Formats: sequence, C-alpha cells, structure tokens
Amino acid sequence: MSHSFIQQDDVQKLLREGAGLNGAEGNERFKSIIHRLLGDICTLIDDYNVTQEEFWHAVNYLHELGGRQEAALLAAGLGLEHFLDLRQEAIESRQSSETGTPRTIEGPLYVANAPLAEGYARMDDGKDAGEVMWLHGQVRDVHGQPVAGAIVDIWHANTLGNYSFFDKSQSDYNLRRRICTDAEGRYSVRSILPSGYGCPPDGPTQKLLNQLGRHGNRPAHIHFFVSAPGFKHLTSQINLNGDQYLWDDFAFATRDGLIADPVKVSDPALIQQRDLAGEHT
Ligand code: MBD
Ligand code: FE
Repeated sequence: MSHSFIQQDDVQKLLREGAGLNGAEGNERFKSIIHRLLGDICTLIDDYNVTQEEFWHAVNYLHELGGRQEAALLAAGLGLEHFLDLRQEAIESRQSSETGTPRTIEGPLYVANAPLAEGYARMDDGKDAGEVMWLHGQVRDVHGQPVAGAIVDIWHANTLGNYSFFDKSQSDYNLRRRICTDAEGRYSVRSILPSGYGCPPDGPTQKLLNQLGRHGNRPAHIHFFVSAPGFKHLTSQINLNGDQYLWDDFAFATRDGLIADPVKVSDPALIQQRDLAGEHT
C-alpha cells in the first residue's frame, strides 16, 4: 500500500508489546486467536485508511447489535452460520460415509423446552386465522429402519413471519412443539401455514444489509431438531416450494432435499379424516 503509515512489522510489534498478549497467564489458543484478529484489524485499518470516525462508528454499531440482540441474526445474514454448518458437514463426512436428511442452520429463534406430545400435536393456539397445515413424517435411521421414541422438535413462524417468545403478541410456545415418534417412528402435527421471515426493518442487521444492497428475507420454512438416544442430533428445516425467496434466502439455508411441496386439501371428507387421525393418535 502506498499510503501505509506504519509497517506491518511495527503493528505486530506494537500488538505483542502493547496488547498484553505475552503475559505468562491466560489461554494460549485464546491469545493466538485474539492476536491474529487484532493483527488483521490493524492491517484492514491500514489498507483501507479507515478513519477514526469510521472506527468509532463500527464500535457503536456493535453496541447497537448487542442492544437489539441481533448478533446471531447478523451471523446468519453474513452466511457465517451456513459456513460453519457446511464445515461441520465436511468434517463429519470424513469420519463416516453415512447419509440421511441434509442438515441446515438452526437460526437465532429456537426456544428450548416446547410442550412435549406423543405422536401428534396441535401447534397453533387457534388465535391466528391462518391456513391449516398438516405435517406428518417418519423418523428413520440411515439404513431406513424406523426410530420409535425419537424427539422431533418443530418450530416455525406465524402468518406474519414472526416467532413466539421473540414476538410478545403471541402466546408462550405458540408454533413450537416436541413430538415423540410412535412405534413406527411416525409423528404428525396440525398447525398453520407459516410466512417467510424478514429481518426487523429498523434493526442493525437490516441496516448493514441495505449498505450491501441486499434484502433480509427468508422463504417460508419449518425448523426441525431430530434426536434419539444413540443417534447423532439432526438440525434441519424444510422450505416451502413456491415462495419467491426459496433460492434467494438471506441466510443461505435452502438446500436440495429440503424443499417441500405443500399439497392443498379441499375435500371436506379428507380434512375431517386428517383431524380425526390426529385426535386418535
Ligand atoms: C429465521 O427464522 C431463521 O430461520 C434464520 C436462519 C435467520 C433469521 C430468522
Ligand atoms: Fe426460521
């Protein structure tokens, strides 16, 4: 760089002497990661000639991000959560060639300890005039054998794309349930069709995305954790086909093999059959 004010060697020297990284105490891995991070930040400031105003603007941005509890949302929007996920998958595929349902990101909106049901659950509290959605499936191991007693933890947004707990206008655990699979590994739920999620328009994540010329929307989707004793935990989602953001997801979570085609049921007899099937599970 022609406008470099200090040499990289000087930066490294300053950091070593000034940042207290050469202390005898502390964690070596932590020290070397922080050392690397600080070196990279100084290089970036130097290379881009970052002004004091810009630097403190960035610091204030971090305050705002924390204040609005959006750090994890930004990690999703920058593709970092997706990167970690792909990396984990690559590591695991080196250890085992077994494959099943693809994994994808958890996102920042999971809440633990949703009500637990056997085989079937109704997920919505009935207060939202959404379109009824039935979801049913079977948990199988990598050899195709059904897994009884697996916990399927499902969470999704309402018709406005909002999640209970974070959206205080919804009842506790609305659209969040854990279902224990039956003897054949099956589970089913009745819920309402979700809408896609959009980042809070006045929040720091959307502000940053605007500067990148990006939107902050996700396609309509349903999150899953699937777990059973002796099995690897699966984090996944299904994304609903037909959504305009299906392949334009701000969080990069859509994957082949995770796209569901909703089937419209309008025959009253079939509808009644579905509801009765649920009640009798
Ligand atoms: C979501 O609902 C979501 O699933 C992700 C990954 C990021 C933001 C909101
Ligand atoms: Fe989500």
